[in-house]
Amino acid sequence: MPIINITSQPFTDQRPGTSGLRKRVKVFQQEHYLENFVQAMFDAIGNTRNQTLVIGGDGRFYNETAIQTIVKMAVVNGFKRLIIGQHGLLSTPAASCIIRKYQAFGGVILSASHNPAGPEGDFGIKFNIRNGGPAPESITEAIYQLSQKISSYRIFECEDISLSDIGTQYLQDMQIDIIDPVTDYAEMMANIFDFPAIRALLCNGRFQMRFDAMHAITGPYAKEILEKRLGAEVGTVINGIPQADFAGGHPDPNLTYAPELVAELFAENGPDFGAASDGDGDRNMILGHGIFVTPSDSLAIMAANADLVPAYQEGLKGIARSMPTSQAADKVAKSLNIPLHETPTGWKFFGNLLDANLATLCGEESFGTGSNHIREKDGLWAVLFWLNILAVRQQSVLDIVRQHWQKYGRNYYTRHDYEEIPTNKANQLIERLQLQLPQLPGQKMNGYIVKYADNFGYHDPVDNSIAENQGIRIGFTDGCRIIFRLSGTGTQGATLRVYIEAIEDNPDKLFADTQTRLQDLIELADSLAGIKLFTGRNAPTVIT
Ligand code: VG1
Ligand code: CO
Repeated sequence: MPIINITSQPFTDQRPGTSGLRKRVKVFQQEHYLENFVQAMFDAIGNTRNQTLVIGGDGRFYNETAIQTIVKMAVVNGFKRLIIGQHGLLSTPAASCIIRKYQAFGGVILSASHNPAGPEGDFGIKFNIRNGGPAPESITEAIYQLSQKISSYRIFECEDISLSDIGTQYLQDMQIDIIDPVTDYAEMMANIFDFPAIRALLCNGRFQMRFDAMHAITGPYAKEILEKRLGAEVGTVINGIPQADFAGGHPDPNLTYAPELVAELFAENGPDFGAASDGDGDRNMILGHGIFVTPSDSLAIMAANADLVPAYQEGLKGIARSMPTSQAADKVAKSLNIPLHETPTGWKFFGNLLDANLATLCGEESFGTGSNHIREKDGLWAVLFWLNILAVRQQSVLDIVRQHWQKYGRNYYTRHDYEEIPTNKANQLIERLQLQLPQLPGQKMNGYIVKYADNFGYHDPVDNSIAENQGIRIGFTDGCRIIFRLSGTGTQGATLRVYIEAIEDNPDKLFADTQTRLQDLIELADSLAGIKLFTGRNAPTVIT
């Protein structure tokens, strides 16, 4: 067959971050850039011969172009079968579902999640392993090392395949199945949740819901599941047609980037329930009439109510949360008498815990929640989980959250992001903090006494791997925390994330405004790290 061997040279910037390799589209468009990474990926995972590979992406600009290249490289690398979402589309959770369902060897997901898309925007690629989850660091590091030594790659020279017709086609001996991107995922959801109860809620003539797909991948999934299968009014899903540039938006479901949805939910006669998902469908934002549920609280409330959901009725094996996620879920784990695992940021760290049945629910403060049903965080799953709770409890979101706080106390929580700051300044800030750490324990600051100050390291209990330098954390004797880390998903400069948490058990103080309640810790964070000084900014870019 017309295989061509193309000489190439390494690009120095191909180390995957928190979730794969993310770069400007223009970087990916450089000659050999994508091909080098794909070849390094196939070489790093080894034994690609006769295997099945799932391919799909969030539909952003360059998605189909990249898929055509990957297909032509996959055939040379000996894959036996490819399963590809129609038009190259698969949400990240659907890709994870399909890898598992068809027992594929792994999957390639094309996405830069919520990062803006289009010719001037971002693109991304990551490899998921057989369990459906993101490749662990041992593999991503091996990909990077190989990318630094690459001297050539091999590709099949042929016409593009059709991504639009559902069915089977062949490229040489390799079978290519173009599948409907939604069906398998929708079926899985129907097996997890109490669909009849949710349907009764959505069709009771009173309950109003709004789901904002933010012009990204979840539109078709949400329409099929919420409107078609569960009977929600047509129009419940807004911005439901995926666009290659996400309509110029920033599909990050939070208070900053989904302002219309938030305004609607806070309006006088607003809907009872609102939700949004991100570019690739793995994140979720949960809103009730007059309330935003922080992702950390959402995880805790889901865990506390898991017995209302058919798939989790038998109980949870454990809860896992990323280190910066608030400790609200810890209290639920304690009361359920199950373990709580604290991992570094990034979904890849949950995979082993889920595989070993040490955790059932997982969550991150960054609007990510998921469970052992797949190995990615899952936006629509979280929305359905909440609908299931609402259907059974017949209470408002506000009442459910308030009752939760009354029972467990409230973890006031916020994250302040300083985006696109100069990388050297960001590194200096972290280095200076790191130097201060040994002196901090025992010190009294603004009335808070430092209990511990370290750079978080994680020992994976399943494969004994170690991940160091996962974020600077300063914990106080009353349980409050301030955490600093640099983002591993940005594509321009550095992003500093500051996470702030205070614990409130006083029943009279549960309903204060978050930023006001945390003001003294926010100031303390600035005086500890010199945020204004190093970033040159007076205020964060995004507050969640
Ligand atoms: C961010 C979040 C992290 C999440 C990751 C990927 O990483 O903090 O919790 O797992 O994005 O999510 P970072 O390194 O920028 O803080 V997604 O929906 O962008 O794939
Ligand atoms: Co995402």
